[in-house]
Amino acid sequence: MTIRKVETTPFSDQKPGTSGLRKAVTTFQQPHYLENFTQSIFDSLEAFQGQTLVVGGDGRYYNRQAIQTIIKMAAANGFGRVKVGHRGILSTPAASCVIRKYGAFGGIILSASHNPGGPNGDFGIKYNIGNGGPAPEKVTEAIFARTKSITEYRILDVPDINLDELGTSTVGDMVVEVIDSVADYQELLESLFDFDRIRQLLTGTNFRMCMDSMHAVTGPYATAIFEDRLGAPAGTVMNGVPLEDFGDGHPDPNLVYAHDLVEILFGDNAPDFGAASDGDGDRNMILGRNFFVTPSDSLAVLAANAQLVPGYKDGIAGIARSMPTSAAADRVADRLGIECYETPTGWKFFGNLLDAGKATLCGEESFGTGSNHVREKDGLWAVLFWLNILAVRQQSVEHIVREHWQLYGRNYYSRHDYEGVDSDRANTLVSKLRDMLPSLKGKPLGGYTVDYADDFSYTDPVDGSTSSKQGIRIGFTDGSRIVFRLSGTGTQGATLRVYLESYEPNIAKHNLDAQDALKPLIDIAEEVAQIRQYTGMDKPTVIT
Ligand code: G16
Repeated sequence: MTIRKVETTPFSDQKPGTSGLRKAVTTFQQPHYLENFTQSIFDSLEAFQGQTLVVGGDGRYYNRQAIQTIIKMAAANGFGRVKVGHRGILSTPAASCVIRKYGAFGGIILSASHNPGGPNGDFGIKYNIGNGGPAPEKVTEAIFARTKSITEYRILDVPDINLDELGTSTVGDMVVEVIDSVADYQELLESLFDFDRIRQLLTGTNFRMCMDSMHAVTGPYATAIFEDRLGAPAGTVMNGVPLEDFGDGHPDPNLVYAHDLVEILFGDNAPDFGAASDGDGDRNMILGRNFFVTPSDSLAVLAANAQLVPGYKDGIAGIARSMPTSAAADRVADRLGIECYETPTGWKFFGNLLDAGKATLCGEESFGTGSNHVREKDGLWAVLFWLNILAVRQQSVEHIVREHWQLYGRNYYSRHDYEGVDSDRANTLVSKLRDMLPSLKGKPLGGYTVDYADDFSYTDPVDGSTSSKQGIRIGFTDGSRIVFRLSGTGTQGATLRVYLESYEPNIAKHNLDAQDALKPLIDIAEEVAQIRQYTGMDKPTVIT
């Protein structure tokens, strides 16, 4: 076995974002680019010699090539074993599950999540630690620091392994095991949900569902679980074959990009339930017949109904939500007498709360929901959770959500995204807002009065670490909020996200369109941030 040591020079743009390093495929295809980042990951870890590394990705273009490189580098750096998904496929939650189940040292997941794929699309790489979750900031910062000083990487000169055949082989002294991508994950989900009851629902004559895998990673998982195991009719899973370019689509499960599904659920003779998941299978969108469930409401409804689901029947310890996510879940936590934690955007911030047993369910407005069963958000888990509730309650999605609003009040919610904004102009918008914050408190704006205005800062209750500048919040005395932040996952220019929320306790006012209900806040957002002027756009590119 010859370890080849390759001289290299740093790239200046390898700072991990909200969820790993995401760049255009063409950026990753530059000589040494992937190798530098991979070596920087390994150089930032300690005591992994002889240990197991899990590797897999969402199947997008460049997945297979990257996996071959990473395996050869893992062998050259002294890992004892790599567990890699069949055909290179592991959804993000499945990778988290495999890391935890087999006590792996960590894992490398190749994905740019919901970003488009293909030769002209995006690629990404992220490192997950031994608890199965995204590397915390201190690890990603160490990786970034290393990328700036790297001079050499190590790789074996050996042939590629066969990713298409299950089984074990060796690369140098390292064992490589090509594992079934679905089995471990499916087994975990079966331990949490009442599969018999869900099967009755899906094979009965009163219920139809439609699952859109958007030609991304959940295709094989959803087909195995819903059609093969739970008996849903063939064709229940649409766009179920993972394609390297996601069929030229944008695998982001929201009302804009999952339009195939939206048309079906809002069309004639619509099914009772619809769901979609994203590129790497951690996001989900839930629809009823002619009805959209906001991710913030979804988290609240799951928490309020958790006792109906076997895996959570003994109650949940706490809930955690990202700061821009609506406070609907807080109201459920209040009633249950449990804590609701507010963290910065990024699933990595939930890891400590889950490990410490402080939170059981977590969720984000960006179509992410999950629990302590893994350390990632989990799209199909959320779909099964909903199906389990529907199977027990025998009511429609809309009925369940409306009843929830009656009990807790409705948090009207929407996110406006301005994509592809010039980075300098976006940064100016944010710094101007930041400068304005001290003068806003107590000020009347529209029909509202500002209660607080700050830049969100978080102190982790478990390890005491702090993260500042996590989003600008303007909160009003009636509980309404506007939040501004720049996305940490985009690859072209900047994406400005404006999050809008108002609380409506009055049942008679629960039937408004969210955009109408939030209009006064939308106007205030424009007034304070001058969005049109700075973005050069007169409306958002995506509204969810
Ligand atoms: C990632 C993170 C999420 C985050 C989302 C949006 O999701 O894992 O925690 O909410 O990005 O982040 P941003 O607003 O910075 O773009 P995913 O599904 O892209 O991995």
